[in-house]
Amino acid sequence: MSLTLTAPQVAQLMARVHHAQTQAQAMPRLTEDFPDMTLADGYAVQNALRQRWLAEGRRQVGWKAGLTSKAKMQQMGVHVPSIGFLMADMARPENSAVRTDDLIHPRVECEVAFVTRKPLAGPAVTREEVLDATDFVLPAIEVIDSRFSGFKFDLPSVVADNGSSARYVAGGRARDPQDLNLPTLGVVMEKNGEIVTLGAAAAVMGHPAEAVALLVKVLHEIGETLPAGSFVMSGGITEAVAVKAGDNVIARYQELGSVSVRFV
Ligand code: OOG
Ligand code: MG
Repeated sequence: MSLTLTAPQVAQLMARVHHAQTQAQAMPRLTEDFPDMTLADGYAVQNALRQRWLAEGRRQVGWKAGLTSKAKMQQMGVHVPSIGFLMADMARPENSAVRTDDLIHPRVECEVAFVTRKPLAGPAVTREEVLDATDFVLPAIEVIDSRFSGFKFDLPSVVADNGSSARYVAGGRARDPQDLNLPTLGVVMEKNGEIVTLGAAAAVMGHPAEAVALLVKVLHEIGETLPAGSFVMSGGITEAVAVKAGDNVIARYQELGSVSVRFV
């Protein structure tokens, strides 16, 4: 797939996404102005945003896969998995209070996160290679915040918006994935004491390590690799749940403990 945007157009859309993210201001889908935008264009905008954050002194800790489960694909109406980057300052401590006044319409989702101890690269990394390169897995709640108004989505726009990445909270118990049967791992999400969604990690491409393999393939396509020591989120197991100030969320995972966060 090729680029349709010129370099100045990529810079213009990057500035639009940067503004929406830093000012918590919703924007129309980028494809409304650029209907021919491709997936490659979306990644060009995402990369320009990443370079800008890095130049501003922010530190990247890893990457995330998104739209890797049927629940997420159906919720978003986007049926192709994608990736985004994760910065250190997007992390929030477990059990902490996450502000909502700097977010547009936050939603939470349960994910399995991987921390790697070997580099991964290339177009054909396997699930086994991912597991071999993994130091440990741990449970995470991702707080996504699509910056598009009216809950309208398309793949190039979502990719340009860095997969709606906003905050993430990791916690629970770190485990060697070789000691677990990841696909059968169950997770329950409670909001304000009531179960709002539940699922099993197999919902993520049959096995969350497959999502990491896919992420490495996409990285290869955009000219990147996954360094050792990366923090990687493998994608929402269930659909995302809207949250607002006052909400308490806890995700309970079999074998991995729980992660909680509250919103203020
Ligand atoms: C896109 C982000 C997808 C996931 O885990 O599937 C994602 C969105 O839902 O706004 O992070
Ligand atoms: Mg996610």
